[in-house]
Amino acid sequence: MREAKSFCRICAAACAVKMTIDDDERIVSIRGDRDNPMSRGYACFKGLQAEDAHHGRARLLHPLKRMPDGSFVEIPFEQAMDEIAAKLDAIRARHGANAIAGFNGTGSIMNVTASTMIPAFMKALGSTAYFSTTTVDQSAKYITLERLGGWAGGRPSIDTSDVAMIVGSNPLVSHSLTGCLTSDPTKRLKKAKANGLKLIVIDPRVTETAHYADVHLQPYPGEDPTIAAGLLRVILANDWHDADFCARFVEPGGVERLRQAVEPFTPEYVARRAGIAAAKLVEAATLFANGNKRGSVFFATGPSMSARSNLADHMLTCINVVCGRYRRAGDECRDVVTWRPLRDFREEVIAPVRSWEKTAPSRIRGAKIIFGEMMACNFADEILTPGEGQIRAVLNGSCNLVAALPDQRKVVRALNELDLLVTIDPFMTPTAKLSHYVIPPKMQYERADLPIAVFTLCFTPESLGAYTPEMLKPPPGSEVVDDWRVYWGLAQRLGLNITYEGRAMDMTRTPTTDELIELITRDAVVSLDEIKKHPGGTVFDLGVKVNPTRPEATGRFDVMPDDIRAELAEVAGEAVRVHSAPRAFTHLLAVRRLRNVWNSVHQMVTVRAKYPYNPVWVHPDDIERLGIVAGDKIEIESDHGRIPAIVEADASMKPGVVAMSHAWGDLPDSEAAYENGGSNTSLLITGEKYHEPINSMARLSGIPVNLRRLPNHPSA
Ligand SMILES: Nc1nc2c(c(=O)[nH]1)N[C@H]1C(S)=C(S)[C@@H](COP(=O)(O)OP(=O)(O)OC[C@H]3O[C@@H](n4cnc5c(=O)[nH]c(N)nc54)[C@H](O)[C@@H]3O)O[C@H]1N2
Ligand SMILES: Nc1nc2c(c(=O)[nH]1)N[C@H]1C(S)=C(S)[C@@H](COP(=O)(O)OP(=O)(O)OC[C@H]3O[C@@H](n4cnc5c(=O)[nH]c(N)nc54)[C@H](O)[C@@H]3O)O[C@H]1N2
Ligand code: SF4
Ligand SMILES: [Mo]
Repeated sequence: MREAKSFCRICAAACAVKMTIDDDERIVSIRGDRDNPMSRGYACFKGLQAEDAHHGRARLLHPLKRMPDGSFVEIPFEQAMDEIAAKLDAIRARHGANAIAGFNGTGSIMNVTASTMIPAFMKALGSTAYFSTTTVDQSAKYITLERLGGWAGGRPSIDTSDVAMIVGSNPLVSHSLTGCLTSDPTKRLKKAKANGLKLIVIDPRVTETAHYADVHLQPYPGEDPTIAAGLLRVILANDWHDADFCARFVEPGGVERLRQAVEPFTPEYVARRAGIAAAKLVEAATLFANGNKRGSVFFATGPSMSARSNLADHMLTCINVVCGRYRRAGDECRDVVTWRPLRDFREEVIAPVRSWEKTAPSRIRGAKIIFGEMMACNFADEILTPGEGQIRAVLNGSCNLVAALPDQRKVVRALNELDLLVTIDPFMTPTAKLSHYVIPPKMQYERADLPIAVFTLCFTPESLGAYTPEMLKPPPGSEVVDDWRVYWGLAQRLGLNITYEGRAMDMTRTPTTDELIELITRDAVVSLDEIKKHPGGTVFDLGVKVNPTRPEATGRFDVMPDDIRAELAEVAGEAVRVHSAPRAFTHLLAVRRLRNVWNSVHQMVTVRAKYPYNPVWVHPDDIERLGIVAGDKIEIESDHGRIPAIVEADASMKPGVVAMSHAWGDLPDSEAAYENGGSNTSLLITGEKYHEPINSMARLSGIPVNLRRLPNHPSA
């Protein structure tokens, strides 16, 4: 028996944990580490299922190859690598490197060596077909950064704010509101409130987070552009914006153009559309902007999954811009990514560059390559559409493609068309079932790692420094590998030269995971040696401050560019309650995450025991109106598909809005019963009927649906 300290990498919260590991290399207990200054003993149910995840019966322990009859046989790792490399070589010779795609799924995004090796491999291969789940998540944020501009100084944390506005995020459940609330969210929020924080929440549900709100707007999903425009109208009409900040940092004339563009969005108009009270909208604008306050608007998947997600993101960010709700020169920055080079926090605008206007459009829906990535919502079409650039092979690093991408039937059709699908995943997911090879990776406590960061963007609200070595060995007799080794092994066989973290690698020698981590951290703010002195991680007090504006910094926020103005005008011209068009749909289906389940990862016995399926949450009044009772099985129908669901009464829902969590269910038309594994909402969604300009993001929330009693319902 030994005691060990590490940190959890299921989500960005990076909670520190203490584990007891027995002599057979089994985790026998795991708990939050009270000594850690950031997570302070907190760990959620998901993180505490490590024993089941690592040693449970659902875990795959050997690479698998699919046989012509559809069955899977175990295959030694090196042999799998040889066979996969031979197939890739042939595909590359015949169709070119762009016929080979790489997909960085959430399982590998949460793994520092995997998430950095996949793009390095793709570059060495010379393929631009690189995808990640970022573009079926909050890629609107990338678009806003490039269209409106960004702020190099960062935002104030809620710990030091007078006010915060949380839109379409439920961090008390998701632990994922970047820079705001991650680990131990409830205590942190309570403490901020005790220090005087006022909270505004905009969410169709009375969420766990909304319970702490001073003002809660409970709109229909999909109305964030309208609400943000309405808030901006009230703010500008009352001159509650920060005129000095705007004069220095907004394009000349920008505020005036914004003022004109939001003119149609009167409180009454917004209220009618969004299904809220006009007075409440004014109250929210007043609480946020009236007086010289500190504090920002934060938002996550609610706005980014609904219709007009790019517009919503732009308009919500404009509230921070016109109110100048950013850190200024001299302000302290307590969200430094300690294991990377120091970010230059500055009182400056990161100028909008619209890089997508400089790249050729993709073959599908004119989508662009953004930040070096192709768009995940078009993934299936990139496989199914013949011609130059058609994808024939996919190296899938831990994305449950079948569960996570819109239009499940199309995704399945596309995966079945592939000449080669390789999936790295510890579980036999629906996507693994369609793969030619399945490579099981080491699970989190078997690999050396760092917390997640995207570039120098820190996810935690404090300057966390954490490194974990391998805490235990993989199960005896198993053959599992660090994810990055798959790409490395293929690169060696294909004769590719990988440049990793700016370093040309010696391909004749396989490095260790720790050597890769040393490369990642070689210019770190805090040295890896120093970080390693704190098992499980610690918070570093670095005294980093926002630097003053440089004279040569000329970037300005572009608050009302022509494309945004045109889209906003289109919204203003829409009939009120557009969500019932084009057919008579009675409800809107919203996204919502489950407290105890991480996306599609519900194979573990302990998790299934809590949630055998994903219910549909319906307001009791709606249940009564439909002539059904809680516990009834119904059918949910959109303009694209239908899925079964069991009704759960939930008074926290807005009447007219129902919610279901994503990434459940097996393959479509499989024998698996809904009662054991749920159903997948992506069967209701298609990018063909609705998608965003630029990034082709589909509409995953606010989907018009009908709830139907099944023919055998007692009252039917
Ligand atoms: N427990 C748990 N935690 C998770 C995950 C999980 O599956 N389970 N998934 C992780 C992932 S991948 C991500 S990206 C993050 C996401 O983190 P969050 O964005 O915080 O996700 P949710 O908790 O679903 O909160 C989204 C909220 O948006 C609301 N909403 C839906 N549609 C709209 C809309 O149109 N407008 C507005 N204003 N609100 C809307 C929903 O009611 C919900 O309360 O969570 C991560 N954390
Ligand atoms: N309709 C609808 N669709 C959505 C969403 C929605 O809200 N509604 N949300 C979207 C969002 S925000 C996201 S991020 C995606 C999520 O989509 P995915 O990327 O599919 O995310 P996960 O289900 O978290 O995990 C992917 C895989 O990682 C594997 N995995 C688990 N542990 C490990 C490990 O230790 N190592 C490795 N290598 N793999 C592991 C899991 O078994 C799983 O198959 O779904 C998106 N799709
Ligand atoms: S909040 Fe995230 S990091 Fe913390 S224990 Fe839960 S899953 Fe792990
Ligand atoms: Mo996500």
